[in-house]
Amino acid sequence: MERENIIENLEKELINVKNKNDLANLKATYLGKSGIVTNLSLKMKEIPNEEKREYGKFLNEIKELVTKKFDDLLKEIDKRELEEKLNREKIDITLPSRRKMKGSIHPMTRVVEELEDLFVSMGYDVVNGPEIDTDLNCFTKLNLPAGHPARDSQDTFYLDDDYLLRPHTSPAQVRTMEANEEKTPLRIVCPGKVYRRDDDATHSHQFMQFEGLVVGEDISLADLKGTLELFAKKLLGEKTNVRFRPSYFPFTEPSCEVDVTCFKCGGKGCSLCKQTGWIEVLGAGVVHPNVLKMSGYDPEKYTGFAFGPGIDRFAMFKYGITDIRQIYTNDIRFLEQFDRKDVE
Ligand code: 2U9
Repeated sequence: MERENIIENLEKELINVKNKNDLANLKATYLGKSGIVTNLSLKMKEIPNEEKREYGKFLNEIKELVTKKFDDLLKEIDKRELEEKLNREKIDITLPSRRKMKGSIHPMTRVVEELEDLFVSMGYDVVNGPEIDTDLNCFTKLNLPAGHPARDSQDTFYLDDDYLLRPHTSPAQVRTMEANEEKTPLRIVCPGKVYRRDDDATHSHQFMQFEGLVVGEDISLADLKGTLELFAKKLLGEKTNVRFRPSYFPFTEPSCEVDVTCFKCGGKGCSLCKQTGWIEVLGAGVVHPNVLKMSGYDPEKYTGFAFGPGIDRFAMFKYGITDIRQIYTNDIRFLEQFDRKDVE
């Protein structure tokens, strides 16, 4: 009789169990330290010996039955809570997937790599140098003595009396010559960011330069002209012609400015070349003997030529970029126009 009463009461109480917390509390009142079933076990010592066997059987049955009822209800609660959770976090599998962000090669990088490939194919090495360098490497060793206007801070970003943001990649060439200790032939190109105090649609405070230097036993202006003609034809098209005009740089003598036939009108005259048919693309010249000497090369034995285009204009023309500053502002809306597929 007692067994039926206990089970009947338990089933009535289980109906009111709403969650795992209620279940744990109710379970304690049956199977806990002073629970109903636990107390029954404690009565065993009062049972007469001849009835102990029967009573033990009763105890095991009631304990198993009560435990099973709690376990079954726990499984039911777990199942119900999982369903509720899944319904709450319903995932709409019809939503479009997240767009995969795809990178692209920067237009400036493409021009640098195209030029590097060209000069490497002619036996040049590519040399990089620090963007912060000394006054000595950027000016003195390039025959730009103290007091020269290029040193003035309205042109150059100084960090302190000795260190500055390099205004050209020439110091990398100076460093390479010093490290090579008169080894020839020296054929290097130095691509890299350079810094000037400038800021308008065609001048940015930072721009990309691509200097070149060749030093050997009998290098002449003729070698320079041949090299730059090939550079222009490869970069801007076989029909491109070059024109050399006398100029002056402290680090080269003779110096020249180099024009190429306008890449927009092919030399007929247009707005880009201001109706001249020519576009100035770079400065160049025969390396000044003082510069060779200051970097450890004997000017009696060696001669060389150098050139130094700013190459942002090539990227601007090639990719229709109207403001040089767009090259350096890292605006994703600008950059994503140059999709990877163009370079595959
Ligand atoms: C060494 C010897 C000679 C590098 C050269 C130029 C001509 C040149 C431009 C830089 C930016 C002018 O303002 S700019 O457009 N530079 O035109 N650079 S020859 O001559 C060197 C370099 C290194 C050891």
